[in-house]
Amino acid sequence: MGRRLEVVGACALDCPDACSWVVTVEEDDAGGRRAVSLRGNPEHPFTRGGLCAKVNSYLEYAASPRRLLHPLRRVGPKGSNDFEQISWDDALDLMASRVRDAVERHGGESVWPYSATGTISVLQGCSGSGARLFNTLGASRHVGNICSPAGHAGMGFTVGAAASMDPADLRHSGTIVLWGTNTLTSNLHLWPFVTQGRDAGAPLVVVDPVRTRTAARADLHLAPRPGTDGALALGVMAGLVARGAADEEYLAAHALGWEEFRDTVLARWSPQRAAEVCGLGAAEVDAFADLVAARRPLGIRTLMGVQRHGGAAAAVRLVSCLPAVTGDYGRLGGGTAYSTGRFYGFDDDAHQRPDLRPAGPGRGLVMSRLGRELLTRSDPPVQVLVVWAGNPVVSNPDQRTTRAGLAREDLFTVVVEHTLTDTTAYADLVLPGAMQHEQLDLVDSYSHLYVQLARPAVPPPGECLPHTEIFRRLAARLGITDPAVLASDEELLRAAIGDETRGIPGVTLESLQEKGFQRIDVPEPFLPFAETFPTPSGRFEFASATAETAGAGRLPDYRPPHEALGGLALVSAANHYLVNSTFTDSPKHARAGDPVVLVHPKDAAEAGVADGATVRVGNDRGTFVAVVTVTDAVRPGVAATTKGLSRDRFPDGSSVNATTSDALSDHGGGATFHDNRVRLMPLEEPAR
Ligand SMILES: Nc1nc2c(c(=O)[nH]1)N[C@H]1C(S)=C(S)[C@@H](COP(=O)(O)OP(=O)(O)OC[C@H]3O[C@@H](n4cnc5c(=O)[nH]c(N)nc54)[C@H](O)[C@@H]3O)O[C@H]1N2
Ligand SMILES: Nc1nc2c(c(=O)[nH]1)N[C@H]1C(S)=C(S)[C@@H](COP(=O)(O)OP(=O)(O)OC[C@H]3O[C@@H](n4cnc5c(=O)[nH]c(N)nc54)[C@H](O)[C@@H]3O)O[C@H]1N2
Ligand code: SF4
Ligand SMILES: [Mo]
Repeated sequence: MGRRLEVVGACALDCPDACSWVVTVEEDDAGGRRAVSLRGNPEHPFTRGGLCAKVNSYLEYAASPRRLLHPLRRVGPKGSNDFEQISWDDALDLMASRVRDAVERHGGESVWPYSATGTISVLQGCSGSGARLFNTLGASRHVGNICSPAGHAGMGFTVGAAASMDPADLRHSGTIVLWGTNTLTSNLHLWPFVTQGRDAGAPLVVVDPVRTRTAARADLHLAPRPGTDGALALGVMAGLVARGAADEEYLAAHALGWEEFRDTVLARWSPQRAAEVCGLGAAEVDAFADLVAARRPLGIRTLMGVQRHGGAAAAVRLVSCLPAVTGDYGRLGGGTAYSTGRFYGFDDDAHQRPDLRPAGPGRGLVMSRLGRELLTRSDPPVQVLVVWAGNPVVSNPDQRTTRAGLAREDLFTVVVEHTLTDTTAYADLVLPGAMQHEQLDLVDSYSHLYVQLARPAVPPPGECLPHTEIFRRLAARLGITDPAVLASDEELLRAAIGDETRGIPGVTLESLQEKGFQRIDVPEPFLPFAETFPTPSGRFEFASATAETAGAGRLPDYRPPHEALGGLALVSAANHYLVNSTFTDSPKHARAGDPVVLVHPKDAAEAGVADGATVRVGNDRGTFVAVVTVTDAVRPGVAATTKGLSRDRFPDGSSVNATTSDALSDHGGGATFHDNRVRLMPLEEPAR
């Protein structure tokens, strides 16, 4: 008889929740292991035993016949997903020879380590895995701008860093605002804390152009035009001042530039003016100000929905001003709940070793502009592209350009994956990656304050390998002998955690081994901005010299979206049953459905389309095919679909990102997916 054991791990998908899980494993007498269940860990104080509609069937997904188990070499043309199986030896020889050749002929920067967000953990995820090897090669730097740099910039100007109150403390808020985030879909485990706050009397305000499943549950739902949140924040601020709800005493002691900012706001903004810019009723903006004025502290949860626009950094900057105006940054339940990531304090330098680079910091290549970078850079041209945990053909904007870049015949592309995707179609070599319950990892979160050790519950199937092991083997094949580059997972993990003098205080591999997770060493309750802010002045900065130097203006101001006119403003946010494009290949996740576009009855009538009609949605950049749902869940002038769905769901192989642009946000260089004007066209109109 074998034995059963339980192994604690953690989800490393790009999701704020970073759930703790328990894998039940059956071990036979010969030591062979089989995972029989994977479920949420009830011991975890934030995720409390739940997983989600995406990951509940993770083990079935891991065992799916579509899982890649062996290295593959392309035999068909680029774009075909036509491969033959080869051995790891041959795969590594081929990859090493192409890397060596590129470095010799064009220099290290002709190699692009494109580490994407399919896994965002410390050891196996986007910032850590492979870093020592690619630093040694002097490869280009991967500028991971696809998700949140605009918000980071906006928060950086006011609060001083992309730092945040503990989102779980929304349970202590007097008024809770979910601003541009669909909590029940994209940050599920925060919801019980929101409910707790509401049970204690806090009204819930949701600001979202779409009546999402989260917005439908709000006490007050405001649906501004996409990309106009900065104006709404200014209007609410003017309303608060008019109500005498600005905490002048707090502001005098803890803020910089308040009086000057207040006077410019009052001179130029009112609930009425904001309502006009946002397409709301003035009464709605007043109702928002009334709720905030009546019940403090004000806790605002904002994530990415507000920051996928031309004026994104300005919007996040302005939203973050509201809890300062009400004087709530120092109070439990008050402030902006944005990202807790920076409180971890991993020793990135020791882990990633930027000092191994042969010369300087290296050229940066912009993730969201993969296609453009591949087609236009000649200084040197990218010769080898290594993609891991990414599916840029589906997830990057401007799909036509992405495809054109990847189709370059002289480019050697390697993709590490679990399944074949629209991106592997362009790969010369596909390598089978391990999944999270099959590898050692260290997991942080952008929504809570626990660090987690994920231990392998079972060995990877077939010839799958963790990223770290793939890069060690490649390094050896390249003749690299530096022990730092060949370091084991445990050595890398210890480097990231640090010791008594550096890294995360109070955390060691041994302390993590006890329960699998541990609260990082911050006070409880956690009031990061009670005394000071990490700004140059130590105060909340309405007036910011940093912003002025960056060209963002000394005082915050509204910046309109890039695409403000014509057609429908199309928002393409998180799909409830997928994480970006991860799981699209799974029959279990078929509930993600076929591509749908939500359109207001007025716009449907104008375009002459009925509910259930199949249409082409698009603009000059490209089109995709979707089924129309006529609904008042979107306002006139706005349409909504979801991100992530891939080729199998689209008759012509394109997806929503055929229509999005690769333009960047005002500051921070963020992608602008929700800043996208489209038209509805008859299906017969050909794809571009
Ligand atoms: N189920 C699921 N969960 C996910 C993901 C997923 O794909 N599926 N993705 C993960 C990732 S990578 C991320 S970054 C996070 C993102 O999660 P969120 O931060 O929640 O971001 P989005 O899904 O982009 O958009 C959230 C909401 O913002 C709204 N929105 C769009 N434009 C605007 C605007 O201009 N103003 C306002 N106020 N709202 C706007 C959208 O309608 C949407 O309902 O979720 C993570 N969690
Ligand atoms: N239209 C539109 N597009 C968007 C967005 C939007 O709001 N609207 N949001 C953007 C955002 S927020 C993000 S973060 C990006 C995400 O874009 P990407 O980072 O490219 O993420 P995915 O598309 O999920 O691709 C991840 C791939 O990695 C694979 N994978 C998952 N786990 C692992 C692993 O452990 N190892 C390996 N080797 N592979 C793994 C999955 O099978 C999947 O194919 O998409 C962006 N795209
Ligand atoms: S995707 Fe998010 S909610 Fe689902 S298990 Fe992973 S961390 Fe938890
Ligand atoms: Mo993201």
